[in-house]
Amino acid sequence: MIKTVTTVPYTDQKMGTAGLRRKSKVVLQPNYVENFMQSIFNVIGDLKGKTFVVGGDGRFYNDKAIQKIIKMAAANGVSKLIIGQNGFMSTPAGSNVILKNKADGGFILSASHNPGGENGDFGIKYSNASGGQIPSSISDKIYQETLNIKEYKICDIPDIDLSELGTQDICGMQIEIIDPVKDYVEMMQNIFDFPAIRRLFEKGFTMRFDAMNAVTGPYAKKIFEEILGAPTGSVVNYKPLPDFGGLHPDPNLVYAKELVNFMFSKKAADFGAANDGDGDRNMILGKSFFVTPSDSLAIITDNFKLIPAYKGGIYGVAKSAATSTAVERVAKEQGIGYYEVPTGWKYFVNLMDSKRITFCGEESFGTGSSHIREKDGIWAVLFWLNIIAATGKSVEQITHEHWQKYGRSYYMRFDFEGVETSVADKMMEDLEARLPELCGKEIEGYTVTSAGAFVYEDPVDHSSTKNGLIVRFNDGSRIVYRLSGTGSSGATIRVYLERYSQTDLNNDPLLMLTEIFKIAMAISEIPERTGKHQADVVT
Ligand code: G16
Repeated sequence: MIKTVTTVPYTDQKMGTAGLRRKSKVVLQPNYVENFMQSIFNVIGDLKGKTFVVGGDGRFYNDKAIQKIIKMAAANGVSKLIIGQNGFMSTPAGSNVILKNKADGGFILSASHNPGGENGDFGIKYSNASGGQIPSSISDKIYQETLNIKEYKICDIPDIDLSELGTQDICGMQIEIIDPVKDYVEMMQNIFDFPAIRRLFEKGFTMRFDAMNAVTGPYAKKIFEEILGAPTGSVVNYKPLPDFGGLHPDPNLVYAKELVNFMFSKKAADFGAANDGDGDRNMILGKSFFVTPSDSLAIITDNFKLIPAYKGGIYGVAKSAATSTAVERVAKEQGIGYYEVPTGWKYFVNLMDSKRITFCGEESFGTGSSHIREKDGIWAVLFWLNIIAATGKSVEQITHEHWQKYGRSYYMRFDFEGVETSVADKMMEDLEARLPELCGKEIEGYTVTSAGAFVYEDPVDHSSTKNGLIVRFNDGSRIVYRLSGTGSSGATIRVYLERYSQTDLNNDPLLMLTEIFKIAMAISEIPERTGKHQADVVT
């Protein structure tokens, strides 16, 4: 039943920040998925005795791609696949299943927060036995393999029914179809104080969780409504749909508009939250109040003692360089380790494995801990609910008290999308070359204290990664420039701005950052080079 099929390479199968992400129409090309998967299998080498976890966020092509992966895994000699029922599994749940079963890795079919459907994006995230996504050293090898691929192996059998739980034999390979929600729920119950959160809802506390018609709907329904007792209807858009019902499942102020409008209306619930396509991102809202992901990480870290699983102590905390410095002040106060890494959750994995950190987070709506090796949207929501249950305070109160204690990092991100790749690359290259001249200079009243590329030396594997450019000013303000690694066409220039104040705590972030924005535009020449005088997305 094993067929060897001749193929020709595609030249665009290089993985970005988190796996391979392309327009669905690109992925639909003949042998596109097959070439990519065969390249991975070739790089792994001997697959005998190996077990992998497979699932996806349910987006368009999830069902077709998963059948190809199953048939190819069997043909390539994989011993076992653990598959989410109907091909569904969130990214954090997948990481847990890998770790719990000591599997050799896993594949989550998702383009994360990117829109889905035939005209949207598709993607494949590949994790290794750590439960986290593979390091660049391996993805580089896979890319080289994709450029030379000549054939792939596949079992020539009809599609497999993924709707029934249990085990079966496919072409000599065992497949086990599991409930993707069960293990994840158990893990959450072992971390958080579920009885306390339940009591909070019993007292009439209200929440709205927007699953954005993506993978977390079934997880959220089970946890928030069934187990914790949030009123039925608290979880909205809970049915995973192939095109996410036309929603752009990116939990931020721009794309989670329905939730944001509700939470800023008179009818607002006490607490609001959203997750992204594959369930690893989160957004936290109070009544007419938004918590930046950078502040969320700082607040979570400052409150670790309130959570049963962490009350005995945490190792340390890490953030991506582009994330605000709010958590750095908490780490100093708590006397715990603090690390700054490039953008990409995979850079946290070594720090977690070596017990240097327990918590980590990113400005891009990702927060998590060493319970798994991916960021975890529902975990972050439960963390906030647990803080609220333990303190009796509102989201706004908790955040304001945090600012009073530590000062506030005003922080915003400006995205310039759809820029021609060559223009964006040249802009970054020229800016990097000019940055050393800025050191010591005063611009619009701000003195530049340092300016240059962010280079990370991993303390565990000693690899070195360059990611973005950082300009620091004498008052603690910063500008970070990066090119996104998760887009599916053209380039997106991200400009991250931060300004710190110990006294001015209730101002408008946009007003506080006006001057820094002007400086950021002037020194990068973004408007002149891209023709864009305003960002396409501001979060
Ligand atoms: C991925 C990574 C994150 C990263 C984000 C943004 O998230 O896992 O670590 O912060 O992309 O990347 P970029 O700025 O390069 O677009 P996800 O949720 O898309 O898998």
